[in-house]
Amino acid sequence: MKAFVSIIMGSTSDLPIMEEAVKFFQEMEIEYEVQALSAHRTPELVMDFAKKAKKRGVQVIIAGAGGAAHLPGVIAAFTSIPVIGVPIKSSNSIDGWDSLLSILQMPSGIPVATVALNGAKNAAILATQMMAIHNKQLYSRLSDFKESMKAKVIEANHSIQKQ
Ligand code: RP5
Repeated sequence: MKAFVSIIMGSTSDLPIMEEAVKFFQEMEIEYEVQALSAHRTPELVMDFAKKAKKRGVQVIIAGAGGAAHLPGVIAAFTSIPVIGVPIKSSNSIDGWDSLLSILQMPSGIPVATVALNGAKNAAILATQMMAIHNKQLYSRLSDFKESMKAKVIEANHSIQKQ
């Protein structure tokens, strides 16, 4: 069975934020799918997705939502696949705090690993780290990614010193 990661968002209006995760998986050459499913507008579809995810080969789920962001928690309630939540500062957000706290403050027993507000890229990096636990090739790609970040910072540091 093909192993892949799912990127789920509460609305297509979340796509500009969640696209950062898409880009990272493309860079890492990781198979992914993208879906807009809403915990309140399409609750049956969310339940169906979460219940079937394991059998379909999903290894990690990234779920982004804004406002009263119950999507990641609802998905986590229906599966034991790790869920990484991305709080989104959406058009209906009270500065993002509503979304952040809804995802972060999951009651004991149903965890959602929560990244920073609009932190879709970090969610993708964390998902890749999870998938790399038993995948040496992926682990080495992640190491290269971190090395390239380091090189960029060192270069930027040199260039400000020349000014
Ligand atoms: C949430 O409400 C979505 O995740 C989105 O961030 C926000 C606004 O959704 P739309 O009204 O733009 O569809 O459920």
